Amino acid sequence: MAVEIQRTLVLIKPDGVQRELVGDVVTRFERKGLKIVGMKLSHLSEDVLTEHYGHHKEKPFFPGLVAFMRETPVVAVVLEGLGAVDEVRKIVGSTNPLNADAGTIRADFSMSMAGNIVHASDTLENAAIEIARFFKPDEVFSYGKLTDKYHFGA
Ligand code: 3AN
Repeated sequence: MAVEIQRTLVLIKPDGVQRELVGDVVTRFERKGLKIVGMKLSHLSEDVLTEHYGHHKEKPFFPGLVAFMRETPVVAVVLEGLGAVDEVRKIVGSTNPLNADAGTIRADFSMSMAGNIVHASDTLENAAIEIARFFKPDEVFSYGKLTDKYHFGA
């Protein structure tokens, strides 16, 4: 089946913001050829985080996760490109930075499970839900780039 153009959500978490890694993280996605179609700072509410991390609600680390995510604003980014959901997850690496493949964001910038720099949507269905959770429709843009025609990276 042909790979389709998709949109996915990334959050650069408070550890990424505190450690001044926003530029490094965004650069990795841009270099790949993904298009930024939405981007903003956002201080997340407990309600939004409880919804976002609902699958971890019963876990012992949940209160700490919510508190951590509220330490500073996060940078929310919507990325668009061919197979964007899986491509972004590959660039991000697995949840535990100690298991993540070298060259991924989590492997290269972190040794901490709680402070693993970024969140990225795991499925196309969740990407749509998460983009709608963090962005109003008029905060996500459609615009043309030369890369749309040839799909080259940097
Ligand atoms: P991913 O972010 O790779 O999709 P999830 O959804 O399982 O992984 O986990 C969401 C977030 O919860 C992780 N990014 C991490 O910050 C935190 N988390 C997951 N498991 C643990 C854990 N055992 N201890 C502390 N924090 C955790």
